[in-house]
Amino acid sequence: MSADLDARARAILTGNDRGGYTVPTAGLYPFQWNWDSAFAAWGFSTFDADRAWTELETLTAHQWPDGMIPHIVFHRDDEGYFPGPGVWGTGRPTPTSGISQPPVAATMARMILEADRSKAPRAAALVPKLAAWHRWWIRARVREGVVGIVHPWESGRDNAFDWDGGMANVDGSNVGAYQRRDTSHVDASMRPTKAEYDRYLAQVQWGKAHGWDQVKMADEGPFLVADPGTTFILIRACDDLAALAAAAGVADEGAAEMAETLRGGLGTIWNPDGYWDSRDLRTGVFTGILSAGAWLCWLAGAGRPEMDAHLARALGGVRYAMPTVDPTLPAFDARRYWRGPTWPFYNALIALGLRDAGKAAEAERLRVDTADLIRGGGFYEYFDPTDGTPCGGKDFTWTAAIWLAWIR
Ligand code: 2M8
Repeated sequence: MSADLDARARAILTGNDRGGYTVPTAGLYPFQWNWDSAFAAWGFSTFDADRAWTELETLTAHQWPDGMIPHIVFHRDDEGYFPGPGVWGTGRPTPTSGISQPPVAATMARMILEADRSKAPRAAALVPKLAAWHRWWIRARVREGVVGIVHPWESGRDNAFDWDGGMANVDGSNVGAYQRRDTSHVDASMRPTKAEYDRYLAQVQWGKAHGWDQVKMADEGPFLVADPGTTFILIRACDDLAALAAAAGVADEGAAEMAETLRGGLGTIWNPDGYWDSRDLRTGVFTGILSAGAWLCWLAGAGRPEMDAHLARALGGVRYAMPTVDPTLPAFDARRYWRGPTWPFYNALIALGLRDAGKAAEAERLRVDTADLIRGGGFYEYFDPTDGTPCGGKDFTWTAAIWLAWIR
């Protein structure tokens, strides 16, 4: 049974391979997405180390001159997804989107190199690119000590409650007519709403109208919300980049120092009610909802006793860990995308942090639950954490990847 699933997972990765890059899933997401691609590399590394490094190289090949590695690379056009390259209009030689996504690549690269040291030269060549990207985050996104995202898509947790306050200040009423594609692939009740999409689009139009000036987007754009998730990921990525550079025998280009500086800024996202929380950087207001970004605190060595209590409550509140919102809150919505469901790849990331914080039992609970979900429902995008119903896209790349690299 497990051997069958191993073979199936490998078949999903190779089936979603479009030649040097991997799409998250056929149909719904037909391009190269940044953090999906980094997880794909981790999955490939379990059976084809060369292909793993190629995935990271293809992603970083489309870095912008300012250091940003974009959230989508549109290698070839595809009508199946909206908004496509024309809407973004970034003017890049190979079209890309105009925002980034959580920088997990260095963390994946470190694990991939540790499994096969013979690839050190390929790792060494990536270090300066990843360092330039991390510096870009600090220059173009870190405000008040933490990462502020300029678009919900930049967090990777599109419709999380974290963004509702900031989104309320975005005017989505003048975006014009458009045709969504996502809801023709998957159930609309599990996707973001039309009101959210109007605002997503207004933010894209703002970036385009301002020439995709990344600093201006952060400082003057319609939306800037401090994201605990991306902040913890960036801190971990800087730690891992320093380790990757050491293992590859090259300079770390200030990565360790960046991690320390970022750790010093974390106080601004500690909600006095006792948890890591997102905060609207335009108004200073905390979201006030314990959401999945907080579950990554251990990844950055930022656990606190209060978080241990929240972790225990969340684990006790669902059949399948880890829910993306505290399941005891009325806001918890078991099937709506990033408003409650459990995500296999995200569980892998949380578990890495738990393991490093010495929480082996909790990390194992996540691994066992995620394995049960996949055995019961297949390699889906995400799942209902109360009853295990599979949701979203099927044959998903990062779900297959973490099966190979983390679960089995
Ligand atoms: C989802 O985001 C895209 C936009 O980037 C979408 O819904 O259209 C998110 O789950 C994101 O984290 C993920 O990278 C992407 C592709 O799997 O899908």
